[in-house]
Amino acid sequence: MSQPSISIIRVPFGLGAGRPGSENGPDSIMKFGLAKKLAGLGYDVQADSSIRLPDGIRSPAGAKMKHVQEVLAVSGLLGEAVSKAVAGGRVPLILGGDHSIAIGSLAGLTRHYGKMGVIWVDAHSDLNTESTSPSGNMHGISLAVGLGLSHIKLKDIVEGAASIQAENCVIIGARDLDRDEKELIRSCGLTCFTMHEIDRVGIEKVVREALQIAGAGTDGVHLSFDVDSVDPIEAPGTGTPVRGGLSYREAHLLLELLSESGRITSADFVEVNPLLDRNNQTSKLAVELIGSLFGSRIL
Ligand code: Z70
Ligand code: MN
Ligand code: MN
Ligand code: MN
Repeated sequence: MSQPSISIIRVPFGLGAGRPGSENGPDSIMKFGLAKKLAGLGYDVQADSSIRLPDGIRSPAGAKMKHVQEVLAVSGLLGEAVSKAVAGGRVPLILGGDHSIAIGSLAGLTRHYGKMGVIWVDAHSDLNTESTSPSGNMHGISLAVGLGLSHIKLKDIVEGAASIQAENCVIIGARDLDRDEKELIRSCGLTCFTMHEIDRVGIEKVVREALQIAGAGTDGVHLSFDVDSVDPIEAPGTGTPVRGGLSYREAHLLLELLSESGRITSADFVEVNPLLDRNNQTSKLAVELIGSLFGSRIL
């Protein structure tokens, strides 16, 4: 059977994060051989798409949330590119950029998938809203936007898009949650497997349960992988490192299990910050982890 084709979509946008550098993530990940790796696994790879912030878009200074207009502009363009890939029968692989770009991914995907599951792998939950955000950074609200909890709605970004449902949404790897995010997690019906659960029951059981939740009755499952989910020992090149994260082996196993399930229909890899990296360790890890998601195995 022939492998599906993959559309790599680069999003060199970092204004949703609190510090610069993640805009260099896509080129760095590509430089360390992503396209070749995927081609070696038998995929037809389309890698020429890059989403640029249009000239002249600038948010007014002094607003609580920073760079809203820039995020909206990039989200619209990314949403259309993602939608086009899915319509063409290709698997979108979106390279960030900071995690605000997931807004565009979700907008483009939900135009096509009527009931989509989401697996959000992250040290954070990105469940703040305009009213609860302690930082004003847009990458801290992207999952809340996806769930329809923000003033920003996916349907206003891409025509025909719709919010995702909390009951089909799973967070894995959380260990740095703000007070209002914790309250929301308890009340809104999504599942959050923190590092505590991973320590107690193991990553394999967590991933199997996550696939049940995101995969039950859904017509697609999107993986949004924030590289800060991985322990900073392995992934130092990211804007908000938090100790106590996924080990190298846990991260690979997670992606191998998702790969084996055959259920993942799209993915984001975000928050690689080459300016903060050591010996390009994080970019190289991202290439390896994406390889595991697309079928690379030890033997
Ligand atoms: C915090 C906020 C965040 C990523 C940091 C942090 C959010 N909850 N997300 N790094 N990827 O600012 O809202
Ligand atoms: Mn994130
Ligand atoms: Mn994060
Ligand atoms: Mn922050």
